Amino acid sequence: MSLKVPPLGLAYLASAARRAGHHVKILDAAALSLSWREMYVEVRRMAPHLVGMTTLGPTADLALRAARMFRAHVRWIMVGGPHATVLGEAVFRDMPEVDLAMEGEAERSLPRALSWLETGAGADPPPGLRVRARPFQRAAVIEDLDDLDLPAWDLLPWKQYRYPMATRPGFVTMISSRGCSHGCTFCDRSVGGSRWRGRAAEAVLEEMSWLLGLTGAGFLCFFDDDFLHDPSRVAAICQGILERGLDLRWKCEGRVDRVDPHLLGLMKRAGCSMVAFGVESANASTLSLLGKEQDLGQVRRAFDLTRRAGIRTLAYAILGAPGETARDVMNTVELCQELKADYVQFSSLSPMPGSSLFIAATSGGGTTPAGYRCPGPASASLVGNPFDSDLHRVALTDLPESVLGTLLRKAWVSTYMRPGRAVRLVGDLLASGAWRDSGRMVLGMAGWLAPGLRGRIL
Ligand code: B12
Ligand code: SF4
Repeated sequence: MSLKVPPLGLAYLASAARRAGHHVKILDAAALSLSWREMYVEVRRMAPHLVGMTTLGPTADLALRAARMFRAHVRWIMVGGPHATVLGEAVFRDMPEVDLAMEGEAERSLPRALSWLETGAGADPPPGLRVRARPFQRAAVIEDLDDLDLPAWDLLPWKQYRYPMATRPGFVTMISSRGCSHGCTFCDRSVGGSRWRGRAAEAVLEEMSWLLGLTGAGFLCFFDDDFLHDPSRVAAICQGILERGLDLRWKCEGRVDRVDPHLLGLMKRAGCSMVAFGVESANASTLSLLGKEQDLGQVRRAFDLTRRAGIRTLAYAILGAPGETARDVMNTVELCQELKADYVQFSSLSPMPGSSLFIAATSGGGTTPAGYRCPGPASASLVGNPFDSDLHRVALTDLPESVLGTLLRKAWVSTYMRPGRAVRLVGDLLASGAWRDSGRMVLGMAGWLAPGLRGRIL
């Protein structure tokens, strides 16, 4: 089950490159449900001078496969995104087919890199661009987010995008802030950085109006790491939505220590239909390992206040972190039930390259830079997650692989096989216009119940 969600980073880059006079296309093969063969044919047809791809840790193998496929036909292959940023020079060792890697946010540095290529690539590469065995200089973080051109939605197949929990047809996304000042040890902030940078409420409202006018979408997801960081800015955005009469429902992500009943009430009036919170774990030692800096009292309060405001909740939970027993895992599953979260997303703990947990885990245990102890010897195993088993993801756990796999399945089944949640999920899928996804979801759920069937129907 893969989410068809717009690649906003690429859309921002396309705008920047286009403004600099380049001819740009975005091929969102996932949204268009292209096979590898179809993607290959399409890229051959486009015959670009340069192919650029986003890389995330768990999907880096897919980017490598694509690079191999395009190698003989394209002059320049470039990667960017979190994984390329974290790897540094090692990107050329892990992905020998790649010529160029851009590190960090690239709206400013990509146009410079393109003109460097056009002018013969003789001088040292410009900041942000990594070229094999050439000097590298980091690019500055982008301070003036409001000065960036809006993402090139006209190059995206926006009618194809779907979000299962959207309650209306037509789905779009926005980033109204970048960076996060918190220090969760499992989180990679190598691109956005550890300083929160918010766009002005007025600029956010302008983009919303433009986007809704362009696409007619009914549902918007803010993919900011910490949307609730500045409550006065959130309030100004909500007031603006009401004053402009923008007719939409929206979802954002926030921390449990940022909720406020008045703000939640205003958000509800302005169309907020869901807030996602990182609950992560019911176990104090795991919360400490994860560097989450929140307690269960804050978690319970946030879910209670959000529900009272009439806004749905989504809980993110991590199961089987190092040191956890099966009983500890079930504590977290039970906490999510107790919170009456409308939706829950369970994951195992991945030591994501770029996170301090990864650094601690790969150096054989020890203390993470944030000061949290990573207990060893945690085993790293490939644990299938019923929801995204297509990803190559290593789980950091002391539980045997099969036990954690079973617990994850149990968590998903016990959460979603309750009549209320299953009906809500299918209802939301239908309301979002994702008829085909609804069918797949129902079959997928049947597959969870009968593990033997899964491979055949998902
Ligand atoms: C929205 C989001 C999603 C969405 C949609 C992703 C999409 N299609 O863009 C969904 C929910 C589907 C998702 C899924 C996953 N995500 Co996600 N996601 C995000 C999130 C919150 C925002 C992404 C975003 O739009 N950022 C804003 C744009 C402007 O920044 P950007 O995408 O990084 O792009 C900039 C630069 O990276 C660079 N760049 C990016 N691509 C390229 C390409 C080229 C050629 C160049 C030159 C530059 C370049 O320039 C861009 C503009 O400045 C980020 C966290 C974050 N704050 O970025 C996590 C994040 C990217 N996700 C992450 C992960 C791990 C995942 C999953 C693997 C989770 C999982 N299930 O295990 C899946 C993978 C799904 C898949 N199959 O691809 C990690 C990646 C960490 C890592 N080291 O790889 C992040 C960083 C979260 C975190 N803090 O740990 N994700
Ligand atoms: S998990 Fe969320 S709160 Fe924690 S550092 Fe990452 S973005 Fe910030």
